[in-house]
Amino acid sequence: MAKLFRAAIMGPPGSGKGTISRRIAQSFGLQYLSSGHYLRESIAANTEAGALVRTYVERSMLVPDHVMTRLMLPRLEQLIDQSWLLDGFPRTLSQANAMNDLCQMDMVISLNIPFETLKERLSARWVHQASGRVYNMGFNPPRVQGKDDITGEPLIQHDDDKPEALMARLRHYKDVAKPVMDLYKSQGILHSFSGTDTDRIWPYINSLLSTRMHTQPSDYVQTQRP
Ligand code: G5P
Ligand code: MG
Repeated sequence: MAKLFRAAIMGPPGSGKGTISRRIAQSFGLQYLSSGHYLRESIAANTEAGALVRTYVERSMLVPDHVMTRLMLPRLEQLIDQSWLLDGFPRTLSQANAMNDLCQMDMVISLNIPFETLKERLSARWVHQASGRVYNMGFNPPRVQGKDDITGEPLIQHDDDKPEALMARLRHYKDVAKPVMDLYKSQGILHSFSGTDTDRIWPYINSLLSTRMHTQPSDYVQTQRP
């Protein structure tokens, strides 16, 4: 019987989760689910739930666990017969326990990036709000300054990338992530990668996933490219 492959990517704000996730999703045909993207989508929808989410995201605070699990778990339930990659969820021990009740993951990738590098990156980050496409004015600039490559629509900068918000996010991340990483370490599925450049880290992640997924390619269910 074909096997599913389920993974998550963890790391502080700006560590490259989104950038690496897109590469993984494209290279290995996994469904990609980003908690930050779904939260921003719910804010943009102007619903009551979106208004509540906004109050947390704008202050760079973690959205409460029950809101997050209600947002993410039904999406995972819909992908019951598919392979996927989660970006930004689970982020707390309570979220990780809720996930464990639903399904067991095969791999968790943790990105360990120096603080100075994170600060530099996030201050240069611009996004296309509707799609969540991320640009960096130094690393991967848009073809036309200030415009999304695909739609030509204007790019924006998140409020939570401003310096004061950023410091709080980084401090908080460490405290909250530690027990989650300990859990996945104890399950033997945590793989950590350290460095300052995504392009240098990527070959190691690529190689790990290739080994895992291509040893017996027909064993894994892959999804069409997003
Ligand atoms: P998000 O959207 O999950 P964060 O804060 O975890 O946001 P973020 O900011 O999206 O993480 P990232 O995805 O880790 O960062 O990194 P990225 O976007 O790929 O890269 C950052 C920048 O660096 C980009 O501009 C990229 O181009 C550039 N870059 C990448 N690699 C390199 C490199 O090698 N060199 C250079 N020079 N640049 C590079 O969550 C947002 C908010 O939602 C809530 C929280 O409030 C959170 O603050 N939230 C949750 N709350 C509770 N529980 C959850 N599970 C939640 N998930 C989200
Ligand atoms: Mg991201």
